[in-house]
Amino acid sequence: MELTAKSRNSLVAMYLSVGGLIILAMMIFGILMLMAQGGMLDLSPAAFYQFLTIHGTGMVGAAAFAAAGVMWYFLSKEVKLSKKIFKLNAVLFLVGVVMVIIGVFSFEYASAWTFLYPLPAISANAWGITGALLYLFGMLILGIGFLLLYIDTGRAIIKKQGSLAKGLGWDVISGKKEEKDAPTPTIVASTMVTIVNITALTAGAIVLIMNIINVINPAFTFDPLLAKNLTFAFGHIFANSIIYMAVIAVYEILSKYTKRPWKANKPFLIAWNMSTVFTLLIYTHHMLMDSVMPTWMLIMGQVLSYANGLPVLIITAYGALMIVYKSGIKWDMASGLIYISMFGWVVGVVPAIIDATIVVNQVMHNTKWVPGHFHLYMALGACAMLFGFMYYLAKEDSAIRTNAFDKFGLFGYTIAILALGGSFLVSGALSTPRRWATHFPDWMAPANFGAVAGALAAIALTIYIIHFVRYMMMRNKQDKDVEKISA
Ligand code: HEM
Ligand SMILES: [Cu+2]
Repeated sequence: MELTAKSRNSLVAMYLSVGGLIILAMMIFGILMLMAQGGMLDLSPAAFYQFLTIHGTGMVGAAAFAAAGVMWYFLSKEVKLSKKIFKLNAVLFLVGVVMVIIGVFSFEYASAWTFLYPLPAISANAWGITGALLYLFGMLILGIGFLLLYIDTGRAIIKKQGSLAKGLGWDVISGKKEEKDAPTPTIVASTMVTIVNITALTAGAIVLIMNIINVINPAFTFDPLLAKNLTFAFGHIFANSIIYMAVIAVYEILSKYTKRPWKANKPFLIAWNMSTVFTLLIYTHHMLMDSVMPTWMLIMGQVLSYANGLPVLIITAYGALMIVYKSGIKWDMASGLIYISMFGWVVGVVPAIIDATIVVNQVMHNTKWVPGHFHLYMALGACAMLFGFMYYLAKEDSAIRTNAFDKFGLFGYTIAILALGGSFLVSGALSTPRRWATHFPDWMAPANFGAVAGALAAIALTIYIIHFVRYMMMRNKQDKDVEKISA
């Protein structure tokens, strides 16, 4: 099967539209949760936890799916990827999503997306075996799809570069090869994601299967500490990988718009290598309360968490400023969203660094401060990159134009997410615990404020999606016109 630009674009557009639509649907559940916490909406605690489960699972899954589409789009221009596997991943993703939805809404499964052992099996009858199995199997199927995808990207990178180490530029760092022959930023980022996500998904598959056996036969038990380690090795790394896939759009789009190459030099390669190692190791910051963990692991988790994303963030933010400086860049929706995403990434990391400080963590731990950090970083950082790419692809591939609504969407989204993230941070500062269905009256105001901000974000995303769907319809029509002419 030859990969033509046309078939690449249709497949990638399918990934982005599915991802975008699921993110929009999940925003609605987010708004409903905030309204319930704020006392505006009467929602049973059971329903709240089902919403929390679908929101966490759906957001991370859909953003990862769309980000994989971005990575595949650019990587497939440099190495030979399998179209079949890209399609297979989409099919497995959809099957998994349907199973998870049925498990949560028809069978009341509500363990949150962390499915922490032994909760799937022991729920005090909040849900039964069927719900747990649908959810766990759905996640497993979805994970296998992603695993196959990364095995394919790994294979293709090794074929082109010789090894994954060379994909990360080890031969350039060690001086064996000149900087000008370094792998492209797209290859470097894809190699990093391939390495960390194959690790994450393998850990995830193991712990999912162990949970499945435990649900079917409760006599089979295993070490809860091991289960927690595997679960967060999966969850932390996989969620982190979203921004490392999406950032490829920053490199490619800014370099195209400024007509300046974004070269991988030595500092760039070293930064990506550091973040590869840190991303693999620091899930241990989820274990800081588990005093039975080996102390050295907890210290490592603590220390490296400070440094986790910083190397890549700094090298990318600095690079973005340098490439745009005096370049005469034309600002449009794509470059605007990409630039906002750099801002969102930086703003989202600051509260995380504050929280990683032990004295602060003792107060902020498990408060809404934590969702405050990751909503900024995910919604304004990673997701803005995805949406920027959607506008880029539409512009590249059709004659579609943006209008005043789109501009409103850009400003509206930025303000909405800053307000939403801010409301979570304020809640955290008030010591509001995270993951609580019901709030004391003192805690309600920020939740209600967040719900309004969330609604504005959902409106903005609806505008982006309408634009993208119009593009997809336009290119279908173009294809038909071409057929007519050639017939
Ligand atoms: C309109 C936008 C959004 C709204 C209103 C919203 C709302 C919420 C709320 C209310 C919670 C529960 C907070 C608590 O612990 O009490 C939550 C959790 C979460 N959200 Fe969002 N969210 C939005 C966008 C996003 C996006 C874009 C992502 C990721 C791409 C995301 C990922 C998550 C995750 C992973 C959790 C944690 C779930 C858990 O604790 O198990 N959210 N969100
Ligand atoms: Cu983490």
